[in-house]
Amino acid sequence: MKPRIFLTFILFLLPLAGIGQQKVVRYPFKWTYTGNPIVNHMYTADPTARVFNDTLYVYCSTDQYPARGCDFMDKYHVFSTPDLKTWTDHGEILRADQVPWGRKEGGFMWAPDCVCKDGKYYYYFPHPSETEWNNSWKFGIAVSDRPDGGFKVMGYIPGAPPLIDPNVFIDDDGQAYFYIGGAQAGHPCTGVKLKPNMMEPDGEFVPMEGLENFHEGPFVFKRKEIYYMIYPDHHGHSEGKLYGNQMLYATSDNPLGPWKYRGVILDPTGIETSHGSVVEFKGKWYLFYHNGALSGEGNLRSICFDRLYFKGNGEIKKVVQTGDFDKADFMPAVKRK
Ligand code: FUB
Repeated sequence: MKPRIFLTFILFLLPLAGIGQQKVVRYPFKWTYTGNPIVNHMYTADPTARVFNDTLYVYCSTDQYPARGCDFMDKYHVFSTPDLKTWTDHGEILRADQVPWGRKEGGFMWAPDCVCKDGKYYYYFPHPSETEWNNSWKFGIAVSDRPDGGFKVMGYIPGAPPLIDPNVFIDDDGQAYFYIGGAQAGHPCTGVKLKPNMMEPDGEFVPMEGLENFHEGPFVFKRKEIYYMIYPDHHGHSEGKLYGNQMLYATSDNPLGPWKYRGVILDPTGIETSHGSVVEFKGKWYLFYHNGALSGEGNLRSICFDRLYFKGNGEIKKVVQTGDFDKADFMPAVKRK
């Protein structure tokens, strides 16, 4: 058989054998966590963990097989757990074709966030509005009365620069802040107060000063009067070789900075990107992040979580990555490119 015909034949057989395919499941789909990655029935990335009503929800983007860069990511799922053991996939909560102002070709539903204010759930997602995607990012807002679905796109944040990776932090006084960053030359991170309607900036976007080596994916939280921002760096390097983003953190006494760089909290996970969130759940702190353990590929990612520990002075200890890496012929943070 000629090589090209043979290759076509093999590519035809792979899906029949179930290799590389995402399983067909009925929603809600439940399973018991036995170790990282959390989700094994599909590819998941960019986890934002939130606690609503004693339940932990993880909002994330979904990598689609076969991987095509990060462009064919056209839907979001949400997962929930009451105890970090029993998990439910509530299914698709938003698709690119439900975004009225969105890019007609779809795709590019990248790292989201979701917060609750006055009983309403506000879901923020980056999505381009034009075919020329990299200069047309907007930040969509979808609203629901519940955290596990029912989201309806209401519009987008007006006046935001075309970056990616929205994050919303609500301070103890109820004031919400909106952060974005990444995608463009210079990879800036910028933030602004949100008006009480959670949909409009209250003032001008200001650069987040003091961050070192910022790449994308800002996530802000507060503990004991200290504001923390975690973010992936602009590619980690080991002995001069590129091997993937590290997760860094910075602290401030003000939600809009200036920030002071404090160090690395997560080594590269074995793939190019890193993205995460920090949450306190039932008295313990966790870092949610993604790696390529299920697929061995950087564009077919899987969400994970591990304990996050603080020192007495508020510094964060580097997170130890755990997981069943036998699931793939791949060892995050060890088998680096
Ligand atoms: O998942 C698409 C993009 O990759 C995210 O928006 C970035 O943070 C990186 O994880």
